[in-house]
Formats: sequence, structure tokens, C-alpha cells
Amino acid sequence: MRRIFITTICLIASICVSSSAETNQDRMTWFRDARFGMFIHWGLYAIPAGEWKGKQIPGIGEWIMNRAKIPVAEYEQLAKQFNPVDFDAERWVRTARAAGQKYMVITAKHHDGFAMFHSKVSKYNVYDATPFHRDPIAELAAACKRNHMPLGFYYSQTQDWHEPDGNGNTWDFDPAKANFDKYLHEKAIPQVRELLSNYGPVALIWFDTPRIITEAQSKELADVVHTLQPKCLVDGRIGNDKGDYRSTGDNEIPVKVLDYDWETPVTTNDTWGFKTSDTNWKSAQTLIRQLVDVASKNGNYLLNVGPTSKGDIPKPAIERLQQAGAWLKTNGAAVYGVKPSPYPYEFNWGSVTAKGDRLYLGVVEWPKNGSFELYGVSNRVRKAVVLGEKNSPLKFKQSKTDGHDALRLEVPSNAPNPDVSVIALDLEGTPSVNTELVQQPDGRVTLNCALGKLPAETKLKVSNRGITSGWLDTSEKVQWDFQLYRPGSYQVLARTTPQRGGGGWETSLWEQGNELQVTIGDKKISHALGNDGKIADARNPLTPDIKSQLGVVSLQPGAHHLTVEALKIGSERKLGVRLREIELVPVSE
Ligand code: JFZ
Repeated sequence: MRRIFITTICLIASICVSSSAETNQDRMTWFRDARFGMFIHWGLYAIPAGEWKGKQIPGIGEWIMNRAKIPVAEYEQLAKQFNPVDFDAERWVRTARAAGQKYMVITAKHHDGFAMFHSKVSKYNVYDATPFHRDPIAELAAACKRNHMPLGFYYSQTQDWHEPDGNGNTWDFDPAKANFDKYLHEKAIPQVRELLSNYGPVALIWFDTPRIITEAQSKELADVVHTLQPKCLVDGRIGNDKGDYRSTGDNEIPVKVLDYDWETPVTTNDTWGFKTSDTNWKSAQTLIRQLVDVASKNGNYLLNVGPTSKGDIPKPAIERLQQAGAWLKTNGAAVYGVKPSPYPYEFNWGSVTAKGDRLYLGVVEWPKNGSFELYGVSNRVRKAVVLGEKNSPLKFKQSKTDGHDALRLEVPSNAPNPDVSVIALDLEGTPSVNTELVQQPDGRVTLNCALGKLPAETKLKVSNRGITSGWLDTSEKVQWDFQLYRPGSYQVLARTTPQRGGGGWETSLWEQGNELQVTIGDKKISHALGNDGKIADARNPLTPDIKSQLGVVSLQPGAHHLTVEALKIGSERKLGVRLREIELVPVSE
């Protein structure tokens, strides 16, 4: 009797688990361990590769149909030329594997509406409409299965420039007549069902540009995914907060640890889909540094490649992937399966990750004087080593200087690794660190707006990167508490960030005529924001900040409270104060 009861309970429980009762937490496990994935943007747009009728079309390659306003009837003709004879799914998967990437995501259908899989829902697909007459998604799924590589599909659920009822094509169709719900139910959902029914286990569906999708529609779509494959993840761009995890803006790395699951999609050059003219490749060093930094903030790094119309991943991308793979071979322990940094803020020298009783210090700026210092670790350190170095462990000393924990490591005078050198610290117990904002060993105090306090009634918004927007009113303020350890004179710097323009740094916008006031205890300084130089942001090297000196204050050690306000706000560009950080830099005697 009792046994029957238990069996029944188990049966009910297992039914629940195998349906959509699979919780978000269950689904996320592999994703949290993976940290590094390969994104593939591949479609008909690889044929024009950025050029239409002899003209270079500005912007990202996969948007060419939109940017050049190519009529559906003309764009469709590209299908007849699509014949990627070099396509070899096994080789792509091996490339990803050798790069240390733990999942792959490929465009099953991008905004152009062309399915890169054999779809029964629409003849506008790679199997039926091209001389290739193969299903690359099926081939990739098989290769991924052989190599135990999780595979996900990008699916553009809202924009579809091929369909009158899809969103985005304003040059062929009248948006006022579009019935988006019809498109969603007659093309998007049926195709998503195909993807989840015909290709084995799907790791995730990467929806994008939610735009006009309603909350009910996003939910319906997420439910379709989770009902067909309870383990399949849905990214945040499904819209209306219905994803299992969130995506940042493209190529955007947040300034602090985020307490939810997230991923940043990143281009290796400046385009997603292949574009012949785009040779602006990020260095392998930049990519490796970003990967470690993203992991330290609890995110995943989804690095894109845009294969050619022949089916080849461009050589510069392959080279960078190989370099990332080589770095990860030695240093992967600092990336895979790690927890984010226990510190809420960034370090100027690099990024921290954690696993069990270990802290990994990913050092980008290696000290020149043979000594590396870290404040705030209260555990006893058992051992310190540099990953990949056969030498004896590093010598170190822990002390309580001026009442705070300080760790000093003796390190080689040259960086062991030019990209990121990883110091692994074995601790007694799981890391316990001081999470207050404190003066760093180099004497600086960095106060990012994402870590500051805003007034209760504020119109200010602070972006993921810690940049304020909407600061158009002199009643606004940002405040911080911090600990200073050393008395002295400090230059007060403001770092503001220009608004990105369409064409890189030269076209970025920066407000003139802002004046800030900084109050620390009973000391007040104010200064107009001048352009005192550009400072590169090591994490986001493409968008440097502008540094402005506000004045010098002399401070005693102890707890301090700092308030920044705007006394004047420039009105020319209506950008307000785009403040990222206030920094105190010791004035050398
Ligand atoms: C979208 C697509 O339009 C693009 O073609 C590519 O697939 C990319 C990965 O995603 O573009 C976006 C979407 C969101 C932002 C920027 C570009 N964003 O939030 O900053």
C-alpha cells in the first residue's frame, strides 16, 4: 500500500519535472559552467558581404537588405547563388572546441526571413531554395552531438523583412497593415517548433530585437520552447522579461557583478554577418581579457564569427580563436565553472573569479616592482601560484595594516602571460572579503556611479557600464561611502563618457558647459568639466572616457562620504552629465 503510494508520488513528480516544471535554476547549470560560446551569423547576406550593386553599404553585414532597402523580390534571388561548398560542420565544431568554447549558437533565421534549415513552414529556406540543397543546421546538430557540444539557435521572432506581417520591412510593405500576431502564429512559432522537434536537444533559443512583441506573445513563445524542450534556455531578448537569462547590449560589458545570469554577444570585428571590407579585428588579447572580465561579473561571453558564402570562417577570426584556446588551455580554471568576484567593484589591474576555496586573480596590468598587493581578503592564504608556471609557489605575506587586511605577493618582474596572468590563491575556507569601497594599494579610490546611492526621487538612470543619463537637473546627486587608509592630497577626477555616435570616437557626442561640485565631509570643490584627456577603458577599449580635473583635496584616513552634484548643466546637446566615475588619485609629493 505504502509502496504504491510512493510510486504514484514519484510518477507524478517525474511527469512534473519532465514538463515545463523544469525550473529556471535547473536549466541554467550548464550555462553557468560554460562561460564561453561561439556565435555564428550565417545567411544569404554573406553573398553580398557588405556590397550592393557596386556600392559599399555602411553598417553591419546581415542588415544589408534593410540598409540598402533591397526589395524582397531582388533579395530572394540571392538564394539561387547560395552554394557554400566549403561548409564542413565538423570543422566548425572542432574550431569552437579548440578555442575552448563550450556552446555554439547559429542563426537559424535572421531578420531577412531566410531559414537556414529545411523548413516545411516556408519554402524560403536553404534546402528548398538553393542549389546547395542541404540542411546545414541538421549537419551542425549532428556534428555537435558527436562532439558533445551544446547547440543553440538564433531565431528572429519579431523582425522578418520577407513577410508582410513580420516587423521591419517598410520599403516593400505598409507597417500599418501588418498583422504581427498572424506572422507569429503562422511562421515564427511553427518554425521554432520545427527547430525544437527535428534537431535533437537544443541548448537555447536566442531570440532578438523584441520590438513590438507583447508580454502575452513573449510568454506564449517561451512556453512553446519550454513545453517542447524543458531544458532549452531562452535568452532575454525574447522580450518582456520572459527569458531564462538576460543579454546586455551588443559588445557591452557591465561595470559590476550582476546578481543574475547574463550573456554579452560580441563581434570579433565590427560586423556579425560576413563583410569583406571589415578588417577591424579586435586583438586576441582584448578578447581574452574581456572573457575573463565577463566571467568575473557572472556573465557568459558569446563571441561571434561570420562565415563567408563559401562556408569558411574568416582566417583572422580562426587565428584569434586559436589564441584564446591556447590561453584557456593553461588558464581555463579561472573561467569555467567559476563564481563571480566576491568584490562588487572592478580593479584597475584586472579581474577576479572564484571557485570553492580559491580566488583567481586575472592580472592584466602586472606590477613592475615585483610585488602584487590585494586588500580585503580576511581568509588565511594557504598557497599562491601562477597558473602555467612550473616554479615554486609565490612567497606572500598577510598583515593587518591600519586595521585592514592586506596581502602582499612576491611576483616575477615580468608578466608571466602577456594577455592575462592568473594568480591562484588557495584560501582557508571560501573567500570572505571586504565589500566596502576602499582605497586600493595604488592609492586610488574609484567611485563608479553603478555603486553609488541616488536620491529617492531621481530621474537619473545608471547604465550597466555605470554611466548616468537623464542628469538634466541640478537637484540630482550621486553619493558614496568609502574608506581611506592613507592621509594625503588627492586630485579629484571626473570620468565622463561621450554618447556613441554612428561612426566611432570622432563622431561621439560630449556635452560642453557642465560644472560639478564634489563634497567630502566639510570640504567642497567645484569645477567646470574640461576635456583634460581621453582615458581608455581597458574593458571597453572602443569607447574611451574623458577625464576632467576638479581640484585637489587633502584627506585624513577613515570613513568618508562623498557627494557629487551638478552646479551647471550644458544645454546644447541635451545629454546632461554622463558621469561614470569620480576618482581620487594621490598627488605625488
Ligand atoms: C541585433 C541584430 O539586429 C543584429 O543583426 C545581430 O544579430 C545582433 C546580435 O543583435 O542587434 C542588436 C540588438 C540589440 C542591441 C544592439 C544590437 N542592443 O541592445 O544594444
